Amino acid sequence: MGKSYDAKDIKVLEGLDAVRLRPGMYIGTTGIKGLHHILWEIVDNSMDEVTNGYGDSIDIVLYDDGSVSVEDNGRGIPVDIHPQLGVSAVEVVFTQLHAGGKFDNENYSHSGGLHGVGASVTNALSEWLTVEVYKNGTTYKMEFESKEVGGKIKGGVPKNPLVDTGKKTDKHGTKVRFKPDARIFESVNFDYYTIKRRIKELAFLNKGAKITLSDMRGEEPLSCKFHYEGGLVDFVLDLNDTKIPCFKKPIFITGSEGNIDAELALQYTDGYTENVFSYVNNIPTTEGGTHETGFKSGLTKVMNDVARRIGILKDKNENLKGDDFLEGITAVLSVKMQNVQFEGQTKTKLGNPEARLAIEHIVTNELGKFFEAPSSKSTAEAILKKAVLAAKVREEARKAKEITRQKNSIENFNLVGKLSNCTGRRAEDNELYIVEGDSAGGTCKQARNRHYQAILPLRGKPLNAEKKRIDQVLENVEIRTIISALGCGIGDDYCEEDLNFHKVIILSDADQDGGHIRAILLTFFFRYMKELITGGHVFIGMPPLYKVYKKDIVEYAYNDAELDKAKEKVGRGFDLQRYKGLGEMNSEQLWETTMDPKRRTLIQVSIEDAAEAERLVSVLMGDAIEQRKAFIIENANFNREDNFKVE
Ligand code: TTJ
Repeated sequence: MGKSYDAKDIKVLEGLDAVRLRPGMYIGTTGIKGLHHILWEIVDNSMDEVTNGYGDSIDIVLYDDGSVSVEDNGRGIPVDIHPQLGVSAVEVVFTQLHAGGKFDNENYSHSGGLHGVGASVTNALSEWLTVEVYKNGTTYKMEFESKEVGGKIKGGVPKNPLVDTGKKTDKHGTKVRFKPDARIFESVNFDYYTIKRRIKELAFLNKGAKITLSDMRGEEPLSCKFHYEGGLVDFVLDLNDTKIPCFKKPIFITGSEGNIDAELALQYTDGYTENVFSYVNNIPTTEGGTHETGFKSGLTKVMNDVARRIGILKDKNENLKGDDFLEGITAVLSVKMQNVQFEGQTKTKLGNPEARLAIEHIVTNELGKFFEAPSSKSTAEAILKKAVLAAKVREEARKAKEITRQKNSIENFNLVGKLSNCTGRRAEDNELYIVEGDSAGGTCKQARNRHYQAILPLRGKPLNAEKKRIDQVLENVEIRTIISALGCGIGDDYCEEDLNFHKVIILSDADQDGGHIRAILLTFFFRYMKELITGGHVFIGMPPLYKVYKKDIVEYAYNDAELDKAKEKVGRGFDLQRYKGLGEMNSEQLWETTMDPKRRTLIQVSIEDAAEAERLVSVLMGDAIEQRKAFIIENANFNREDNFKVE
């Protein structure tokens, strides 16, 4: 079989060459994210089979040799010969770009391997891949490998055609095992917790699916299993785990319009933040999009109708606004549709215009039906009570904001009394250092170049913006001072032209408290001044962790790796000082290490980091405050070298 087999596959393998040549085009990056992407390509295929009602379990195993396997108990990839291509369907799936696992489109109405590039991409980027199909009482097998051909490495080359091994089995399903190619990926180390988080999410999104993960790599094997019969309802209950709900059972609706299917679960809590999480074909749409818009307008419409019917709104009253129904909401919207178009800064926003009306109609009809039932009356009342209150607060907040704005122009000096402003008037050149603590603030003031560097010391901890209503956030003096100093307004009022400082530098200690203050400030900017982050104006300042010195030779180190280098440079007999806080440096040292643009290190905060951190924190980790704190500190760890973005 060998030779002739290879020959007729040349054309097909050219497709896979393209994948190896430019992996980024197919999987985004060859970093840790890309590594997991090629696993999700495989898992998606199994998930498709399960969602279509064939099989109910997916098992993922991580092995010592760096490989991973995915097994489902579906029908198994077809083993017969593809009429046009003359090879088995299994082979087509793993060697043709975009073939995915989709053969009969009737069964796969939401085709397009949810992440979209197909299993052949995984094959192309693997050192080896084997597939076993269990059906007809027997085990079929096919193997692929990467190998050198004419001085070039080819990926996904079949070692043989699909064969019936003769190994009898009652099982039915598909098992794929592959080893990511270390010549392609920067890291080939799968992360147990990343996979665990994602399969938990997949189990919520696909009710009934039983998904397991076993990690056989360490001394102690790790494993977990997820299975939710309640699907999105269980998801919402999990999200609200640490919160107080306004009614006991989350509302669940489902419906279809044309080729678009939707499921929605929602519940309100006594909190004030909006927690709407949406998905398209199991992919999180963090930036929202047309489906979310449709959901929100449907919700607003239905709730206003109900309010009039039960007399909470009278003829003379105005309708409640969309935002009034979002305070304290926890909702998960899952949409399945074809030809998905993603847009937005992080390509996580659904752009398909047809999804807006379809989802609006589904929500209007199904949620409308839900509230027609007499048993839903108390739920309706609970939601409407909250919305009416939200409308009142909205009105008051508008006034408060108005007042803050007027105050700002008149009493600007009063409110920003703590600000040591710079003398220069060119905002593009100016820098605002937000410094933890009065004493460090004092040192910064002495250290700075007063022409373009302004210092704002924070006395207490600023308020955690995420937990509070906007009017409460605006009452916090530390936050108000920051808003006034920046001058650019917040929320819808944000105006880049009014921004007084084009660099906003957060300077806090390298300890837990410092990490927390930094996280709170970032959350505030993320929620209320997103454009400040997207505009590239927010930075983390990096004070050194160590000083290595001998007489007048001084070296500073910003991490442990640098410490070793510094010790070498200074040589034998050095003294070592570890800085616990900014306060331990004098002004000269602070200038040299942290504030002098020629010598300092700044890390620019990106919206992707902020968005991903926010999603992980709020979606996947619940709302427990201690957990949140620890998580933010770990994951927004700007001390790690791989996060470095030097100015
Ligand atoms: C397609 O329609 C006919 C019956 O089989 C359907 C199918 O392809 N099912 C299927 C594919 N189940 N599982 C897969 C699959 C599993 C893994 C782990 C990897 C891949 C690429 C596909």
